Amino acid sequence: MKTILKYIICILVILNLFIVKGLACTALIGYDNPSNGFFQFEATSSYGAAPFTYHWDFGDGTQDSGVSVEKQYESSGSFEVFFTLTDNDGCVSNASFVVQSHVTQDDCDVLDCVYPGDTNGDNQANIYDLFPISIYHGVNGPSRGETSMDWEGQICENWKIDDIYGINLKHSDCNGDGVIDQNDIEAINLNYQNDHSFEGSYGDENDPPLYLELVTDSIIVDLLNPVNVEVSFNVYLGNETNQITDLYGIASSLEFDEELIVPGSVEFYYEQNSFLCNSENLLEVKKEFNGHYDFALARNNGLSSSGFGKIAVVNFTIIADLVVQRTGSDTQMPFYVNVTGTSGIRDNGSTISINNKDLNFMIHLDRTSPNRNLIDDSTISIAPNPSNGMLHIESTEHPIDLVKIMSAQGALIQQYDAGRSMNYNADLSHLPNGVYFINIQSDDRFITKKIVLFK
Ligand SMILES: [Ca+2]
Ligand SMILES: [Ca+2]
Repeated sequence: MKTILKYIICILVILNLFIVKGLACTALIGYDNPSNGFFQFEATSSYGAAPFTYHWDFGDGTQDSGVSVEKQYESSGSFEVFFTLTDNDGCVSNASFVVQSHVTQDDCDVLDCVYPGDTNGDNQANIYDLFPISIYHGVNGPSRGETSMDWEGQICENWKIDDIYGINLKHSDCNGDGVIDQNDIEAINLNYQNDHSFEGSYGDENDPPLYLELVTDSIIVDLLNPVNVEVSFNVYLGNETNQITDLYGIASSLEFDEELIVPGSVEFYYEQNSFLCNSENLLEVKKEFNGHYDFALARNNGLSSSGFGKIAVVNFTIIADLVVQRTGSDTQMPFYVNVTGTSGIRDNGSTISINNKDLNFMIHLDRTSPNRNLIDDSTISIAPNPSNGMLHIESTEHPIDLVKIMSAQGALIQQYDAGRSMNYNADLSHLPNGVYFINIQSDDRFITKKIVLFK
């Protein structure tokens, strides 16, 4: 008899099964460990007076209840699991057993790991990741414990809810504190990536438009004194005949001619009286990135809004010298701001088609001043670029009169008299690292080039 009992216990241990026995109530419990760190615990049968309650303490500070529960441990180690069965007559029985959890980074190949900032599970953190944060704003779930916002796979217990696309809401808790709110937006900004290969919900002429209108009257560059030009345009969504119904959030990307605008000069201001919402209820992501200005605006109170009108004003600065160089002998030059990747959402996360409309305008060159000619690019060398502080300028055709160093915003920082030399060394080692423009003048000729200082 003793031999048979030992044999049964041996079989139970091999199968990870345990008998839990109180005075009048008994349960057979077991667990399975299909992947590292992940366990399924189950009470396979119970004896006593139904209904039963089942309580599990996983030994890492977390608990759950139910006849069958899942647990994802966040670290490796031994954990003592406490199980309690209570029947309808108040009979209580307990059992404890130790499980071994093995968690490695490789587990993210098989587990649904959180990458902070990627709330919609497409492996990039960008404007569209604001939407789940706005829709599920205020929802709670298990926290990740000790965590970071670094772009690395982080193991987290599943939350009880998925979004309408089947992505678990734990991905929207970017900072891992157990609540989805505006503090999770920081991870999107920290880990921002956008390949701008937009797909999907492009609208057509029948859909409400997203369009841009210039605020600046006319854009004129003076050929003799090419000063950088500030341009403003308004961003509109919908119009009187084609309004937007049930809008909860909008994301879009404005594509500029990257060479022609001052880096970092794009400014985007939300229109506080916009039909979308007042600014207290607004969540925003804004990023100048690879020649694009990406923005997402969304509400945070679960209610959509309908209407049309101005939603933002955008300012940016055009580099006048480069316009002059690129235009050659023409009197005007076209400039484009392309609207791409626009996506509108309703409060349930479904999409609204929007018709992208680009902005085209002309930059006019004022040639009423005496003409100035460009120095042929092939006759000037500026090296090294990037520079660690010393720049060697060499001209093969025209003697150099003047060397001007300008900030990325076009402000004059320093001016050197080169004494009509064919070679000149400019020392920029006292300036901070960054992008600068160098303007070289010879008689009535000039050339402007972008340089990078990196010490
Ligand atoms: Ca994403
Ligand atoms: Ca959070």
